[in-house]
Amino acid sequence: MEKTGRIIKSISGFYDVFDNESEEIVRTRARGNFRKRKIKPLVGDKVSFDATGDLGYILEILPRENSLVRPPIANVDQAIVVTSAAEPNFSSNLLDKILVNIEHNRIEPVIFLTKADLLSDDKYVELKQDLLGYHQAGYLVFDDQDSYNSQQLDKLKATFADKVTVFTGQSGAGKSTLLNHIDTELGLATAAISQTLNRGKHTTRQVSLFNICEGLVADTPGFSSIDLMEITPEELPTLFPEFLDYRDGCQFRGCRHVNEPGCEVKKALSEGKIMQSRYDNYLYFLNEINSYKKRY
Ligand SMILES: Nc1nc2c(ncn2[C@@H]2O[C@H](COP(=O)(O)OP(=O)(O)OP(=O)(O)O)[C@@H](O)[C@H]2O)c(=O)[nH]1
Ligand SMILES: [Mg+2]
Ligand SMILES: [Zn+2]
Repeated sequence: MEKTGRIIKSISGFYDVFDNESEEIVRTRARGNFRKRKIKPLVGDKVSFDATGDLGYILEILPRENSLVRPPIANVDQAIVVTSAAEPNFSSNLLDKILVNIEHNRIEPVIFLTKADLLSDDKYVELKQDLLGYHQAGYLVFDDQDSYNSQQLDKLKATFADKVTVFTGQSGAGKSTLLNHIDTELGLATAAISQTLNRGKHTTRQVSLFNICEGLVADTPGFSSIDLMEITPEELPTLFPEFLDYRDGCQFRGCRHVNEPGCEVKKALSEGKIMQSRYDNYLYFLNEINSYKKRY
């Protein structure tokens, strides 16, 4: 009998599917012809499946709204970018790279700061000022020094209803810790970062979806770096939402905001309306993307 559901977990070739009708979790495998067609089911995929035997079979993956490579997940509405103030150190370059990838997939990004309790008050004030720039660029930002205070958590939880939300960010940033504070019954594994490398230990190994506050929320494995392979030089400037406010004023259509005369984005930059660090990262990413093109 053909049923429909959503993959909520993938464990070495098996897929746990939430059955829409019975609301039970059914363990399935993918049919062999997926491999032949080079299709890999992802957590978040909506599927049709057959569950007549002991083990179900995924028959078809329904069309995806979007899909991320890192972390591997499909059909995401919102991404909580968990960003540590320290251990690992804050990096505007990494944050902007993650945001660009999320914007590329038409997913709503949210910035959530962790570990600000490890900063001196002066350093915290400085970082908060930077994050205000992100707020002014249109992002929802959570930046309390005590990350897990109940007021801030309640506000975050209120964004989950009727959405698929993915927690993403660097390994060791605190994604699983944040989820454990949101739902104290999850009991997700967490681990201190490696002090010698100032890097996370890749504690979370699987993408898993949980039912939290009327929505689906995913914990995911963190990463140490990501690339911009899916993004073209033409698309990149459209992935910085604050640039969009000015680009219509640029003298040239398709202005890349680099050296062109009459560039309204650069004018906004010089007037302090666009963050210098975001613009610098934009140029840096443009270079990186152009260097991929040369290589292939
Ligand atoms: N001081 C402090 N430590 C925190 C905070 N948030 C998380 N940590 C610690 O940071 C370490 C890493 O947290 P995890 O939740 O395992 O990080 P993660 O992002 O899930 O890492 P991966 O699963 O490897 O991607 C743990 O030792 C946490 O206790 C915070 O706000 N302040
Ligand atoms: Mg984790
Ligand atoms: Zn321009």
